[in-house]
Amino acid sequence: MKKVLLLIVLTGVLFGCRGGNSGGVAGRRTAHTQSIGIFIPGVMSGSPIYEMLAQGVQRAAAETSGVIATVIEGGYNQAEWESRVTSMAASGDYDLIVSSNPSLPAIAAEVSAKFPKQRFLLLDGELAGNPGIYTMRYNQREQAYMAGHIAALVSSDLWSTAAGSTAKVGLVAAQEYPTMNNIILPGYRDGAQAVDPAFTVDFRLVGNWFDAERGAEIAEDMILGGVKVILCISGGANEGVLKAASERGAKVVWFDINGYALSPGTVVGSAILHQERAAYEQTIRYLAGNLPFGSAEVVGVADGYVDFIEDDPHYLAAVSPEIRKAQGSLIERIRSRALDLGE
Ligand code: RBF
Repeated sequence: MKKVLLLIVLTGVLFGCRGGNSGGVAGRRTAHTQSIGIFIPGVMSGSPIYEMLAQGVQRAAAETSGVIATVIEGGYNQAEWESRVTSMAASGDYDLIVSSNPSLPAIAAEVSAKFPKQRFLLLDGELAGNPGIYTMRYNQREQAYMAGHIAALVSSDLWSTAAGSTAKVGLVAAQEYPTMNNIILPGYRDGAQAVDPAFTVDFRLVGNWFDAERGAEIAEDMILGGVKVILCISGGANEGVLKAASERGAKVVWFDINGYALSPGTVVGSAILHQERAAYEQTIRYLAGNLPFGSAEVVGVADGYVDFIEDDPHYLAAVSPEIRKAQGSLIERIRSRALDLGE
């Protein structure tokens, strides 16, 4: 029995050294180890924003001796997230809980009231003033604005050659949430209208973060309605949007990661977040004892955490030099802070 236990503990430590995820003993630690729990609000598959989160934390753990990082997937039932995070805190297994999602700060604040010693590092969300919680929010307005700008540029280009089209760009979102409705959607619209004030946004909801078939149906309907370029922010459902667009000669703008290679020629823009690096850096900062709990930071293009990929060969091949020049000059103005889009 003792041997078995020792083996289990060793497995946990070994996994921890490699920054490994499940498979080890969740959060088991000795006096010499630090344990980090990575809470995924959803599932990793199909959601690169979460894959990058886990990769960044695990890279930091792998580079620091005696640190175990364990991934816990919260699943798609959002009503269960708070109890899942509460159990993580109640277990006492994690020195730090890391997550990423605009809805996590409120959940962490509830858990923190019950377990004040629990520390949280949260990306893509914002809450200031709780001594147990540090947040780093991305400027999603900038990400969305750059996406809207390229969508309108490409759309205008296709429009001039196609009869009966309208000045309309598409946005397929998984669900409504305050960041989507109040920041991403208006940012996308404003970016498109910077190209031509006549642009409107055809905004539709999948209803979940995984249904690729529904994503395809919505995209098809949009395309039939005259939409030529679609931004998709719907996790695993993005795959369906991409498929429908490529079959019908429409174009797609990708969000969070470089998506050009997913469907060369169809993906005409990639606005991205440097979430892997942010997760890595903030975890290193925590491990060095320097993470300023209680504070909320906001980072954007000028800080190097939000960007638009302009040097990918698929982008160069898919988009005309004139459009690339117009998009490039927008990005340069945001990067140099000559254009301040707000937060
Ligand atoms: N983004 C994903 O890529 N996959 C998800 O499963 C996912 N679930 C979310 C659930 C909620 C309740 C909220 C508020 C956001 C979710 N996001 C998800 C969106 C994510 O936080 C971010 O807004 C987008 O990835 C755009 O950067």
